[in-house]
Amino acid sequence: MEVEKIRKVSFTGPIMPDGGSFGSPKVYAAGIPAVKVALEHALKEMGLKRSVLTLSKLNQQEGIDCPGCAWPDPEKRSPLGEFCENGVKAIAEEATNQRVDPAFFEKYSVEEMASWSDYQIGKSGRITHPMVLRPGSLHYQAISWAEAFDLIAEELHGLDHPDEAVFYTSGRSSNEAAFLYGLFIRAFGTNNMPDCSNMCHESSGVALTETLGIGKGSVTLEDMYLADVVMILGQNPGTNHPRMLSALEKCKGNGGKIISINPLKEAGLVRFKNPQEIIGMIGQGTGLTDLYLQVKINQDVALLKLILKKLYHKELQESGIFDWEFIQEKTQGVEAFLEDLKRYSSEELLRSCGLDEEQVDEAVEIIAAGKKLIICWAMGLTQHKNGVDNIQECVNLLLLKGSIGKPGAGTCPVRGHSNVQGDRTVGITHHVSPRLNAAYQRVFNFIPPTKVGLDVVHAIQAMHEKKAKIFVALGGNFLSAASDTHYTGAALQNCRLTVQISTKLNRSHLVTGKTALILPSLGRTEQDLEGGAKRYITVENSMGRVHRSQGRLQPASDQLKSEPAIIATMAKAYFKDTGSIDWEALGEDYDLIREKIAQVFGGFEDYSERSAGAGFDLPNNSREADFSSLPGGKAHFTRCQLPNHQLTNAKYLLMSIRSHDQFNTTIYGLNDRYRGVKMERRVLFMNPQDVAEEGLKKMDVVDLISKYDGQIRKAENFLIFPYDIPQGNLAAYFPETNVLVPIHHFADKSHTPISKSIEVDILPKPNSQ
Ligand SMILES: Nc1nc2c(c(=O)[nH]1)N[C@H]1C(S)=C(S)[C@@H](COP(=O)(O)OP(=O)(O)OC[C@H]3O[C@@H](n4cnc5c(=O)[nH]c(N)nc54)[C@H](O)[C@@H]3O)O[C@H]1N2
Ligand SMILES: Nc1nc2c(c(=O)[nH]1)N[C@H]1C(S)=C(S)[C@@H](COP(=O)(O)OP(=O)(O)OC[C@H]3O[C@@H](n4cnc5c(=O)[nH]c(N)nc54)[C@H](O)[C@@H]3O)O[C@H]1N2
Ligand SMILES: [Mo]
Repeated sequence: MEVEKIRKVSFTGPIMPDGGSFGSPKVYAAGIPAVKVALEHALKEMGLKRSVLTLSKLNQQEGIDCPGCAWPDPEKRSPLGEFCENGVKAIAEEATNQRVDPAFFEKYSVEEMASWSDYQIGKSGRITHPMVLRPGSLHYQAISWAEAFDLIAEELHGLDHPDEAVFYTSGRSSNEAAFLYGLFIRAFGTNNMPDCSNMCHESSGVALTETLGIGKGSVTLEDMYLADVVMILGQNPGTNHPRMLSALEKCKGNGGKIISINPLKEAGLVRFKNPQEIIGMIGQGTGLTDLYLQVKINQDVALLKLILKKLYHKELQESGIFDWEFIQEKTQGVEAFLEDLKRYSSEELLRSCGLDEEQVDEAVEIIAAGKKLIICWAMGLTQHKNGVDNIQECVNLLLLKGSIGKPGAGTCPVRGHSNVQGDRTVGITHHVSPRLNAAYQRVFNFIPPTKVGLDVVHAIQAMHEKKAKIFVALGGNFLSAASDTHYTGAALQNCRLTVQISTKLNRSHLVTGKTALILPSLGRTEQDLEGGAKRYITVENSMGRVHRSQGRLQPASDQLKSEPAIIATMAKAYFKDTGSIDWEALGEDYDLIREKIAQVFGGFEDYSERSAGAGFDLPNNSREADFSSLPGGKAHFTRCQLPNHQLTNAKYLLMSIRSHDQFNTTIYGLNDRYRGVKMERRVLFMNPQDVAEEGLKKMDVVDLISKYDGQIRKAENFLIFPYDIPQGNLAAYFPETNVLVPIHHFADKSHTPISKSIEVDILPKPNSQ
């Protein structure tokens, strides 16, 4: 038997520092530097003409929905452009003039490309042709679309069971693409639909569904302006949702107070110079945060419990702080919840969260005085073992304050990918809902599978154990985004076939199954033409509003297909003429897809028409304070557990975070401007006292070691940056630190990897002391 050559592809790329330097962190976000950097990125990647063509339409009504993040657009769009520095980088990255064509793949083997950094791989450009990597081969070759689809169909038919295939979704796809994909996967016969939200806001979805009956936030953008108090936990909006700063600025202008809870003092939360207003650019900017609580990593529950205890104490003395009318009418479980608070000693809680009592008292005063409270959060709460509890403790506070379902108040999980919420709404989920299955059966006349599918961590395990053999990805960069890079890499290499529907080259194209396909798709910025007519797609933002997005640019190549067309043709190749679904028609006519979405899911009546202009809001029971669908018919208080970090295995707790110059695994540049990092990604943010106690100094080189389940994992060559971070805590960037995250450790209930609380030790390199 022929022994197949194993490709020697690096799962991580180079592991040496980039040679950068560390200066002082910035004290404000945006302003003139943001505009300058944005323009530099735009001009470098797209040139002047394409820059003007895209940026003038970005986030305008019926223009291009920014693929940067899911923050909603205001009713009145700014004449200076409704976008931010990082939105421009996202656009420039997609609309780049660089091309990865068949000649490029002929020149570079997968082994060579895998030896490059993620930055270099990403900057190679847009993929122009469908490509195949045959078994044993080191070079991708061009393949026709028809052949590619036949190959996929043949491999899928060759499986013993549909559950041997896994279909991943990243959150950039449109509602139309996601719906077709979910339809095809169910018709094919599996619920193996891991998606990026498993690694992201899944903890929010679980926490909110259990307590409030909907896995989405309740606030609208207008609510943000009206709040008395906004609490922001575990989120860095200056980098990841910059347009949120404009909303916070408005809230401040109306007299609102902001409390930020974060181990790092992020510049964007401190002060903001609004680049959409002349005065913002040249003036002092707006101080945003009134109270900054530098909580220790993953001690948010301890801090919230302490705040809750103190508020309760105050309520007993003064009353009027809790909204008893709301509590009585709309909630259940308050007695047990308040009783449970008594179990915790205030001293212990204070020690755990690592703050001064005066600061906590100040928070209590602000929250007590406010009637309308909004709590915003992102990955700093979700990516922990107790991620669900983190969020449910926030819900408890909101319920006590009667702050759900009224103007200026509510839950605000700030979503990441621009359509991650929409993908979920229209059917991308590994969970099984009998009601949804019945709707599919009614509309499409087939019986969807009833077995719960694999989420991200369990899909990786299944591939590792060779129980899953085919991996298809609608966007994303699974290898670099998922935990335990080496385990995940081996899992992908165990597959018979891996298929990536992508816009740009990334590491998941290089660490592949025996056969690999790249199917290049149109991006958001590009014209989507069918029979000469322009098509638009639709997306749902972080606050549940659905609206159109239409690209303007000439596509990167005439070979590209739209995501819905790719999925429909794949489905057609698999089903041929069997089954009851007219895939060809669906792939051509997005209005037809939207009609079908409206037949399967509630809230999408007259979908196409209503998606015009500012779009329409999906139903949201939490926004209406209607909790009748929950067991007991009321919102639930929950008793949340404190995190258990004995740190028996290690000395430090590490959070993996994003720099200002990346979008997840896409590295835009090597700077992290607000934090003072220049041209370096292997940075270890560490408390100065810890640095001194370890006998280390700035720029010393260390390795990071995690030990879980008897296995040692190592991330090498990080440069020490003494930084304002609590003692015992560390921060470093993802994806470089993903090699440390153990595959079998994830959040209870939501299965989100513990990317923000990795127990590690540091190992100085011999020459650094
Ligand atoms: N430019 C840009 N925009 C993006 C992205 C991007 O990579 N680049 N990614 C998109 C995606 S998919 C997502 S999900 C979002 C992510 O948006 P964020 O969640 O803001 O991203 P992270 O960098 O992971 O930052 C988490 C923040 O949580 C803090 N933190 C970490 N651990 C804890 C903790 O235990 N407690 C508290 N209170 N804070 C903690 C960190 O210090 C950091 O400020 O952004 C989206 N937008
Ligand atoms: N350690 C650690 N790990 C993390 C996180 C963390 O904070 N720490 N964050 C997690 C989070 S929140 C998330 S959401 C995941 C992200 O996980 P993913 O969504 O899988 O990763 P991305 O880096 O966003 O994917 C980028 C790739 O998507 C493709 N792409 C871009 N636009 C399009 C498009 O329009 N269509 C198609 N078909 N493809 C496109 C491009 O090829 C690009 O290379 O990572 C998770 N991993
Ligand atoms: Mo995310």
